[in-house]
Amino acid sequence: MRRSRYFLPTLRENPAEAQIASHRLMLRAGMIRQSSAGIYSWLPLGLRVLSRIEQVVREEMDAAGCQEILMPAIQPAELWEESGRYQDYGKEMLRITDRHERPMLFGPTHEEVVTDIFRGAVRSYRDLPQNLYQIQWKFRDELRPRFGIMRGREFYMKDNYSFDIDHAGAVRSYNRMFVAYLRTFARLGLTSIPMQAESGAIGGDLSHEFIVLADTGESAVYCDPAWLDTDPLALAIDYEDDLQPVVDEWTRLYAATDDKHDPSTCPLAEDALYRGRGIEVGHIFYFGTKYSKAMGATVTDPEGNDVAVEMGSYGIGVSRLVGAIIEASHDEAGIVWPESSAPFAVGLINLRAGDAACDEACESLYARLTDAGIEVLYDDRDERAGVKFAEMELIGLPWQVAVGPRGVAAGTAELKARAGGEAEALPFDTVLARLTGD
Ligand code: 5CA
Repeated sequence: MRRSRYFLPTLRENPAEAQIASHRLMLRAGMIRQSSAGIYSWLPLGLRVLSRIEQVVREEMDAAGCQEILMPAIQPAELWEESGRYQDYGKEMLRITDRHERPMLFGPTHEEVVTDIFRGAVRSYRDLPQNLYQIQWKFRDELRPRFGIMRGREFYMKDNYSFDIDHAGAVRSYNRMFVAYLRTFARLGLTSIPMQAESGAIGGDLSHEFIVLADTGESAVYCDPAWLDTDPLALAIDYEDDLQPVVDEWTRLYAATDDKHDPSTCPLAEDALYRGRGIEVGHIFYFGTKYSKAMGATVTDPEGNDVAVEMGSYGIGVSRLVGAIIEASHDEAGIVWPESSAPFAVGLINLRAGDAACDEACESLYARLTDAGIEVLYDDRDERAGVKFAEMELIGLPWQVAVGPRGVAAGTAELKARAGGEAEALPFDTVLARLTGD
């Protein structure tokens, strides 16, 4: 992508409304714009990041044996009357009336719709287990939308729903999701800590929140400091195995949010405890037959009896993850994207646009990197070098390649990792080899 043609409305000043780094940086880097309270447009740079995160989430869900569907954003109120949640959900639900005066709503979550799909399609235990997921916009009319997309009213969620014949099967499904969540967040460069949680409006009796540590997080957290050195990707996982030992291992260390933390029962001494704040990026629930009983989602078991299907639901805040990654990875100058969610891998800076030799060297690097399948943002504008460097620092692409007249004369470009380290002057071919891994 050529910067001269790219829609990237960056801001020089810090926007007054932004209280935390991720909100400030997303506005300044031209990733999002507010439309109304808690409702945002995603501009090209922001949408690239959102899509990359979505893809990591999708790959991990697929690997764990889930199947992707897409349910409607607008739902009929009658399904929620059936589950008994229509009144309970209160003012957070955006209620809509269609032209026939039928009550509808903009889905805050999809347990009812998916249970309706299931009961219309599955009759026998032989067709179980199933685990269906979607990545879809949700609406919750939050009392206090804040921190940009971190607590929005409209937000992008991955939600999936498991269906099993019995409790033991449902726990297996829950465990698969537990492990898939640890892997997903680790692939995004985040340390996530599963913590026992209240199940709130979703209901149920087994529930974990996945919390990423960040000073600006909304939840106070208390945990064993050993959590900070864990690496879920070091484990080889076979989703067909019994994953209970893995879940046991990953819940052995103490971790609790303030709702659950109780100093009198906490196994760690006060001074051995890590205290901090965190962002809830995922939440998983096992709730058994809560919805299937209320909505008549039954299957026949091997003895021919009708039994209510055992269910769980599992959410990841895909749009919130954009903010969480920035909170975990930024510095004074801007965002520092990990490779797995970066909008482009490389920022190519032409330090003297209009100079024939610089233009030619940049065009050649740009073409060769693009041909190698590497996504490049090429700053070909006629701007001062300082302006270009400052913008590259702000938008945080993992690699910067700067090409100027002196380097071109010597056949070199300067390669620098955004995450740190000095710029290195290297021959063009070496720069290419480093970036393409050849
Ligand atoms: N039905 C269940 C699981 S599918 C559910 O809705 N769970 S949830 O309420 O915990 O939401 C799942 C995830 O969505 C949360 O962990 C959080 O990361 C994200 N999320 C929830 N509310 C918001 C919000 N207002 N803005 C941004 N992300 C949110």
